[in-house]
Amino acid sequence: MPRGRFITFEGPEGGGKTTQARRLVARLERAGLRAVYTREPGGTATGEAIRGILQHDHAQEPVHAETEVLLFAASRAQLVRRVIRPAIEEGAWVVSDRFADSTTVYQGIGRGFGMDAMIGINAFAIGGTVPDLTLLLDLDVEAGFRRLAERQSREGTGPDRMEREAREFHRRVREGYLELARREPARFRVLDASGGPEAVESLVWAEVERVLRG
Ligand code: Z5A
Repeated sequence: MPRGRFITFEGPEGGGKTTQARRLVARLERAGLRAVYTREPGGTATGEAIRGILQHDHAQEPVHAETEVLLFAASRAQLVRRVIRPAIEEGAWVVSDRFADSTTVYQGIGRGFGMDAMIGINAFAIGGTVPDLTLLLDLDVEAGFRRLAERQSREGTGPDRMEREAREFHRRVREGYLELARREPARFRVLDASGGPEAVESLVWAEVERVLRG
């Protein structure tokens, strides 16, 4: 059985990661491949419980920044061992809506712990399960928040804990992602996410086809 592949979507808010990850899974299936969608934080029962604490303050006390780092890492450690590795070993293509780079950037740059410290914690959590390809959906922060505001008014919801951070936090996050992509050019592809969903899907598919052919 040939080994599957591991593709991750990353980027600032509202870049269309969920939309594109779902579209990619559907497209891989149409190409006759087994594909698995997953997301972070979450993707396992333990991870979804952690997501509830991280996004919606379910524990009803402030989550300290250090605790936040370790909760993201714990969710990831569980996801890698229960979902990602077994699926890849069975020949599936795993598409993850965020992964370890989110901690490197949001906690490393946004919270100020430093990218290298977060890369060390990620290494413990993922134990060598590194994506074959990471698609960075890059979008201006204001444009991303406009998309989120439209969705929130459509669904009657409000911003979650991270979305409530200042715009400056999110601008540093965007710059952090671009810095990470410069550090790891073989794994990262930076895609312009400002076009419509179809245009972005074409950019995504062009990159994934390269992996399919390789
Ligand atoms: N976080 C962290 O700090 N550390 C970590 O290690 C991890 C995560 C793993 C997870 O939130 C939060 O946790 C996130 C980072 C932090 N923080 N924030 N804030 P989430 O999972 O709930 O949300 P998200 O990952 O940030 O995704 P998102 O903001 O919901 O957006 P998205 O997935 O990139 O986009 P979308 O859901 O596909 O689309 C958003 C809206 O735009 C929606 O109404 C779409 O219909 C619309 N859309 C999508 N594509 C387009 C295009 N191309 N044109 C126009 N409109 C579009």
